[in-house]
Amino acid sequence: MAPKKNISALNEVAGVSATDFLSNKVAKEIQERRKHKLSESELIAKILAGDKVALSRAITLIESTNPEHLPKANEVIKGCLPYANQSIRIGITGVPGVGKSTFIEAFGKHLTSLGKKVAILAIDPSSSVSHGSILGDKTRMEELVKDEHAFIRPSASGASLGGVARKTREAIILCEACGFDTIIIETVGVGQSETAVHSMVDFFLLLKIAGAGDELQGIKRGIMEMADAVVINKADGDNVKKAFLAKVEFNRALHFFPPKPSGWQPQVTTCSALTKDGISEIWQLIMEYITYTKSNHFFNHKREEQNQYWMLETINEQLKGQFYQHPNVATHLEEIKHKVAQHEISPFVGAITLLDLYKNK
Ligand SMILES: Nc1nc2c(ncn2[C@@H]2O[C@H](COP(=O)(O)OP(=O)(O)OP(=O)(O)O)[C@@H](O)[C@H]2O)c(=O)[nH]1
Ligand SMILES: [Mg+2]
Repeated sequence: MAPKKNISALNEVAGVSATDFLSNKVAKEIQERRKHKLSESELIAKILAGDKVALSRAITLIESTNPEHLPKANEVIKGCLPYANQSIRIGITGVPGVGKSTFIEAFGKHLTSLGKKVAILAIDPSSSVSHGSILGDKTRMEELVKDEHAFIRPSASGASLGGVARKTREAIILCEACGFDTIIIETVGVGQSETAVHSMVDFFLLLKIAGAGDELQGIKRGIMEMADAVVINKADGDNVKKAFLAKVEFNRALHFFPPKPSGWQPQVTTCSALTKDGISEIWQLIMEYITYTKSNHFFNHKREEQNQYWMLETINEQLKGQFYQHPNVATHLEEIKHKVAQHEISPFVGAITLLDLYKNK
């Protein structure tokens, strides 16, 4: 039987349906072209108007490895910069499973309930390999994902921590220009990522869980020194007492650390991201810190130092990239490394030889 002709204007007539001649590939290309049609100034205007889609798009531009996108990305950052800097930036770190995502969901919802606009960014150099945690976050941040006053962006992927961190640092500027007044940067406590996060936030929070009385074991001293607060999560059910004991132990330990340049004495507190007990107190603690460091001018001083640090970091990163990509260096690197390993030449001479090869372009 011949198919009945559909003459309703709401349906496409067979034979002229766009899908017949518009392959997925072509449709994608058109979509892509539309995506890139926004000029820099349009993107900036949309970001300043609080458009999260434009914000997302601009962050993608920053993250792009296509050299053609770089001037455009820089233009957008430049346009946003005068409107940035007006937020509170909070870093959160903790080992896998400590409850970072669950905590950020509870904490973020608390903030939006207070009328705040919260952006969550992540630094996880391993995320290009394991997408697991991002998938997990979709369920753990269920409420926040739907919240119109929240913006969640998983970590940029990239080969070097420095590169990933720089992109996150630039994304902060765009989020602030988009009207987000509280920026949360999450990282898993591995490698050097905490140092990168610490160098771009005002307040650094270390998330822990109570163990079997050996709380301080396995914590890198550097992380403890960076922390403005240690929060012992999962203080619920049978864990309440253990969490309290851990709090006492951390408090005692923190007193042995040298005073922080901010003059702030790091605080230890407990919470349950699951029951939300203690969550509002953590925000109050952060507010206390902000008031304190603004009154002693440390707040601005730290941001100024961070700006300089990121400029120098970017130079280091760029020069290193250019050095290793240089054809002379690429050709001779392995051979000279081998000679150094075999004691044929000293490491110093090896380095000078390569640097000379780089300079004699
Ligand atoms: N009892 C209890 N369980 C919690 C609490 N917070 C998180 N959890 C549970 O701990 C597990 C890990 O939580 P996540 O939020 O995924 O931890 P994470 O630190 O983000 O983990 P990674 O993303 O793998 O680094 C989940 O099963 C949570 O339900 C809490 O306050 N109390
Ligand atoms: Mg997580």
